[in-house]
Amino acid sequence: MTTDNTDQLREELLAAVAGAKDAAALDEVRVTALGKKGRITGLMKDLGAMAPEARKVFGQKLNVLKDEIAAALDRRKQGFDAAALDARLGTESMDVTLPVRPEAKGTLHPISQTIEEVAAIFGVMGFEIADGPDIEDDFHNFTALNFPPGHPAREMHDTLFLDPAEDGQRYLLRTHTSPVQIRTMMNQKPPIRMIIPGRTYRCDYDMTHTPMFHQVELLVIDTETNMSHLRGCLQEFVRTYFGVEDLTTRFRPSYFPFTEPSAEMDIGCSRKGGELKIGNHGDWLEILGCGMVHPNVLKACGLDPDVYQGFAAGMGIERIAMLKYGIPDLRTFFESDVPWLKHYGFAALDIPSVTGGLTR
Ligand code: 2NL
Repeated sequence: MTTDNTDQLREELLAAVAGAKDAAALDEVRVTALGKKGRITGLMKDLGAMAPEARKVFGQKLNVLKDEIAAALDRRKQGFDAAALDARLGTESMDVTLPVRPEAKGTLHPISQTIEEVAAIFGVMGFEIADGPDIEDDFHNFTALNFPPGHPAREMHDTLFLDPAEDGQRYLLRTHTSPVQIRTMMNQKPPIRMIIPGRTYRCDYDMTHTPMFHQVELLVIDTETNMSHLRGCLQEFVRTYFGVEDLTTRFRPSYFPFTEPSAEMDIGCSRKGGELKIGNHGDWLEILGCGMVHPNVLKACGLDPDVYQGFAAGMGIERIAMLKYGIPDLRTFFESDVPWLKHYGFAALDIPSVTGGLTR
């Protein structure tokens, strides 16, 4: 073959590139020109048998031709790709007004679900939800709650303290949600009916304790509130929460610095065969602590104990969630284990209400 043939070959190949109907046809042109047995590749192989001078001239010409054809193939390929994308975009569409994807995987954590349920039950009884800071001072967490300075109950709480502050205060992570009630009583005139769910902290970690856990407390302050109101209210709560209409309750005397008298409330259960069942089966399960607000607590908040009385109660949210939903291990609540969340989690839009039936 002589050097003159390259011009003709160029024209032929460029015409073939331009004439290709689609991407498949174009690829055939590529193989014909640049493939292993292609026409340009064949000419390159012939170079070896040529005289050095001629090989140099012809080699350069072939390289230019090869680059030119490769570029033409590339341009034409991009044209086909763009046309294919346009065609696809023309047939595909997305309706952004469609509802949330049914296969959405997110679930509500059992802690959130339980707080929603507790809030729904007390909401119907006329309680309001309140919250407050996780970082508290000694007054709101202890002193106002009738923990005298140096009282051993302060140590019982295994308090997590922050580094000493510039203002000389010893700030801490609240060991219960009670400081929120103290703030409310100091700022709001009775009657008060409130529930306070939230995070609490204690320096404790084993099978049944985590350094952060959740509590819900309730507080009622009025002029004629007594212990029978306390019992009726809490009984109504456990019956609705556990879905057992005639669930029995039992009160045992107890001690908290902030209530007098203080009590612990048990509910009926059975432990036959190692399985715990809530209901009137003869056995008892401790569920919460409660009592009449101590006169010293009322005084610390500027309320006259001769005019106002009230009751309060507190319970662990993890505990009542474990009991209702059969979650065996406290520590799994905070492991962020996706299969666990999928198993114990709740549909995000399934909002609990007393009238709608709490347990679904
Ligand atoms: C428990 C017991 C309780 C309270 C919390 C309270 C709050 C104020 C005044 C009086 Cl501001 N009492 N809260 C009362 C009795 C018991 O919690 O076992 N919690 C997990």
